Amino acid sequence: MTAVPLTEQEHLYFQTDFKTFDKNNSGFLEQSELPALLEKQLNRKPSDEEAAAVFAQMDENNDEVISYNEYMKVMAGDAWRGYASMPNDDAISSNQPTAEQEAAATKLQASQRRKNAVKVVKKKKETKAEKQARKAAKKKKAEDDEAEIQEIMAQIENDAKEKRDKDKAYIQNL
Ligand SMILES: [Ca+2]
Ligand SMILES: [Ca+2]
Repeated sequence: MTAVPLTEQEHLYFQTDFKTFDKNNSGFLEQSELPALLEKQLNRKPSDEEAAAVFAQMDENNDEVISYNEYMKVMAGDAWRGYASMPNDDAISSNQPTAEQEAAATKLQASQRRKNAVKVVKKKKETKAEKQARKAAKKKKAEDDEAEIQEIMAQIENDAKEKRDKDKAYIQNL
């Protein structure tokens, strides 16, 4: 992905969004505040596992809250890293976007946010236990399929034998 610099409009939009989901105005997104954000991005309720996975992914410094910087790294990616004038905390609270700026940015970002959210959810790594479970399930399915095939074959052979026996008995009784 090429680092297209974040426009001021996009940035203001992200700021507004962050503050919207920061329900308790702590300046951070706590774990309880994340599902609402994900729901907006995914257009559906995230599962508890998804929410936890995304939170862990976003909380880079593991302090159990998502800072604005951590949020922006995920939302804007390279564009955020390349953002020329990274604002300080004062700028975040005093810069209010105009309605026009917000409308323009909303349109621009709706698809981007979804893309990023899906990417983050997909990035969730499979744990060793999950991998083993998946392999075991696959093996079991193959065994079950094989067993089913054997059963069907036995049934067919049995039917054929019954038919032969019946024919034999019929001929003998002629
Ligand atoms: Ca908060
Ligand atoms: Ca953090």
